[in-house]
Amino acid sequence: MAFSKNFLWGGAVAAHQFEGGWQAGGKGVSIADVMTAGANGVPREITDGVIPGKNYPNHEAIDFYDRYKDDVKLFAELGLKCFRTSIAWSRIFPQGDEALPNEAGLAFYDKLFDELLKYHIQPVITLSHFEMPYHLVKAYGGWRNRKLIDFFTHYAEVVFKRYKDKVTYWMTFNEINNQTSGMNDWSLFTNSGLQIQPGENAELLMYRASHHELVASALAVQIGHRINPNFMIGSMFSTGPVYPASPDPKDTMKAQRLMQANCWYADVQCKGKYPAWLKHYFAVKNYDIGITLADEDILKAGTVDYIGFSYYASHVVKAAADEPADYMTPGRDIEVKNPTLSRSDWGWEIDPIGLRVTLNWFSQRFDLPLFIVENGLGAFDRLDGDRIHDGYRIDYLKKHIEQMALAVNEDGVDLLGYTPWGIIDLVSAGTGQMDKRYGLIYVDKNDAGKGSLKRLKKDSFYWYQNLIRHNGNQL
Ligand code: P53
Repeated sequence: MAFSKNFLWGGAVAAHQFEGGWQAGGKGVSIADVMTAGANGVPREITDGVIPGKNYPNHEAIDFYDRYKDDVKLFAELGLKCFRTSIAWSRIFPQGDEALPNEAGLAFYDKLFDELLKYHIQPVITLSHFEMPYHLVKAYGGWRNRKLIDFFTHYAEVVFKRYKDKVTYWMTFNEINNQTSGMNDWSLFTNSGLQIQPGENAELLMYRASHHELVASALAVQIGHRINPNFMIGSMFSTGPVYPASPDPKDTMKAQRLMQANCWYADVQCKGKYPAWLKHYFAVKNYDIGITLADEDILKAGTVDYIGFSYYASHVVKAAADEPADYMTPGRDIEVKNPTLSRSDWGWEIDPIGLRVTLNWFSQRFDLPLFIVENGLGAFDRLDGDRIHDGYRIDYLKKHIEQMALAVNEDGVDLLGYTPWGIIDLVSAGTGQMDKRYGLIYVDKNDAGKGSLKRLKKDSFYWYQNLIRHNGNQL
């Protein structure tokens, strides 16, 4: 059994969750900058602008902006072949709608990419990871507005041109499908900068915003390929199998419809067209999404080169007693605990085989290379002197990598790489916490924002270092 020589072992983060420097180098306010810290089970508050006295954990995050040289050195010591991060859109276009980019923001990513390349670490870059300029929300209503397509493609073109010789792997929108699977205030805001006003139809606006993003993504793919034909431009979905709770066929129908609803973006980004069931749903609901013939051509011509995805957990569902005929009504899903699995401290079900299921599902359906760009365990870590014995994290990663190896070696899945999430401790996207830790590198900072920001290598650091050294052949 073997991973290819070029297999991209890496680590993943997102700009807003670790850079800090929220106003450094002319950066504008992003949507992540107006979200307060929540807690386990307590949602983050989305404030109307930045309000003095509130705790906004992304403002400082782990201060990578100032410490990037030392941190990249640690990534090199770890042996990473690639490093997935995002470009903070608001560093490049502070407001989002300017004609000219902010040179200081562009220069920061030049320095970062050069530092990575110095150690032969390939940057893998997401263009939009929950951090659009906040001005685009206030002035345009976020992605409900078609004008966002122009702002985004302009931004994409600027960074594609600037970094065309430094970056090969790109992704357009992080976890673009959260907004359909979740459809809560958090996912509508982080995906699309959508704030629903009383009397508005959240579902309709969500589909419209999604359509605009999909057109923008397809245009970006075409622009990118013109700038550098070697670019690999991918999609990015949040994934996880949905299992039926029982052999009752209604539960299977429910599970299947949820998978379709979670993954319809993949149909559009990989096949270049909307799936039949969803077009039918729009018609039945009388939803005017504004899909033009020109849009359809753009979607066809802008399919992705690979599928990037995050994988954390699986789900079990049961059809409601009064399940509607379309199996679609939100809120009717009945999630059931999987009795065969254990859960993280945040209740996420730990299902390594589910990763193999997911790899097979995407590989068979779309026949494209896959890239696992997030996977990991959010857990409390305890300091023991200056060591962190995170055997639970090693166990999690090991079991997932084992299943990934089976998918490659037994099932013939074409897999480009694996970048575990939060390779260094960072701010949680969902809760804004620091103490929900994913890192192999510990950062001394807690939920209250206190700590020296000192970095420490966890046991998992040494374990992953050894794994990469042996190209995954020694788990
Ligand atoms: P956190 C679920 C909920 C929130 C964000 O999540 C999620 C998911 C997973 O589908 O998405 C990704 O920090 C996201 C990252 C995020 C990571 O999962 O809430 O792409 O930005 O940090 C982990 O524990």
